Amino acid sequence: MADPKPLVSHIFAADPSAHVFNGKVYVYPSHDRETDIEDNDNGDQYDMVDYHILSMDSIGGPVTDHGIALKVEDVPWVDKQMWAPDAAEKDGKYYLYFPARDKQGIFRIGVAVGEKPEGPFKPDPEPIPGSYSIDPASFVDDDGQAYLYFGGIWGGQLQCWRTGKFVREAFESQEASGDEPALFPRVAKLKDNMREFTSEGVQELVINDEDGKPIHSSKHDRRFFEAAWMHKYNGRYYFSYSTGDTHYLCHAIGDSPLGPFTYAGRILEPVEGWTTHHSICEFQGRWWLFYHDTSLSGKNHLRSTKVRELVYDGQGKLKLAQAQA
Ligand code: FUB
Repeated sequence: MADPKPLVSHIFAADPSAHVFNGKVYVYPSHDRETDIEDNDNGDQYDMVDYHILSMDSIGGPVTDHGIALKVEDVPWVDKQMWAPDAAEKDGKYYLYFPARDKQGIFRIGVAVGEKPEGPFKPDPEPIPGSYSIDPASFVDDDGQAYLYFGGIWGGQLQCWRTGKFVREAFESQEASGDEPALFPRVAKLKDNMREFTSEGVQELVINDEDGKPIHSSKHDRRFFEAAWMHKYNGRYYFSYSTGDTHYLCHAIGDSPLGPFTYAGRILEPVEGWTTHHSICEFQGRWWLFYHDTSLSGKNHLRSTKVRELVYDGQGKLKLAQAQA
C-alpha cells in the first residue's frame, strides 16, 4: 500500500486525536511550528503555542481547518508548549484537554469548554487539580463514565511523579531501571462536570506481558512511553500507546477501563521522525488509525497527520488493513 498523503499540508498537524461528533470526524492535533531550538530529549523543540481543529465528512474527503481554537495567551496558568490534546463530548458540551508547562516548568493538564466540537473553547483558569505529565486521552464509556488517561516519560516528566509529588531531581532517571516494572501510564475517572477527577484520584494503568507479569522496564520495544489512547471494541477495552525510543505503536487489551491490560502486539512500525503518536476511531462501520510522520518536512518537530484503516484479526487484535491482505 502506498504511503498515504498528509490530511493537510498548509499547517503541520501532529498528535492527532480523532473523534466522531455529529456525523463528522473531528481531529484535535498539536499545531507544530518552526523553531530554532535544537532537538533534545527534553522535547524543547516541540514549542507549540495554539491549537487548530480539523474536520471532515469522509475519510479521504476535503478537510476543514477551523482556525485557532485555543492559544497560550488564553490560559492564565500556561507558560509554553501546548502539546498533544484530546476532546470529549458530554451532554452537548465539548471539552478540550491539553497539556502544557506551567510557570514552574511542570507539565499539567488543562481543560477548556466549548459549545461546538471545533470550539472556540474557554479554559478553566487553573489546570485540572491533581493532573500532571502529558498526552491526555479521554474516553467516555457506554455507561456515561468518563476517564482521562495520561503520562509520558523523558520530556513528559512522568518519572518525576513516582511518589505522587513532583520531584524535579528525578528528571534524569528517565525511566524505571534495574529489575522493576516499567513506569505505567495514569488514569483517573472524571466527575460529571468533566473538569475534575473523582475522589478516587489518579491510578496506575498496569500493562502485563503475555505471561501475566507487568511489562519489565528493560523491554523498550513494548513498554509504555507516551501517547495513550483508549477505545472499546466488542465489549473489551483497547489501550494503545507509543514505545518512544523504539518508535512503535502498540496495543494491550483488558476487561476494564482501569486495567489491567495484556500486551497484544504492534499496530504500526516506526514512521519517519522520532515521535510516534496516534488515535483510533470508528467511522461509518470501519476503524481508522490517525497518526503522524515527518515525511513532508524531514524535521522531527514538524509533523503531519495521516490516516490508515485498521482491522481486527480472529483474536480481536488490531492490524493495519493492508497487513491482512
Ligand atoms: O507533540 C509533543 C509530544 O511529542 C507529544 O506530547 C508526544 O506524544 C510526542 O508526539
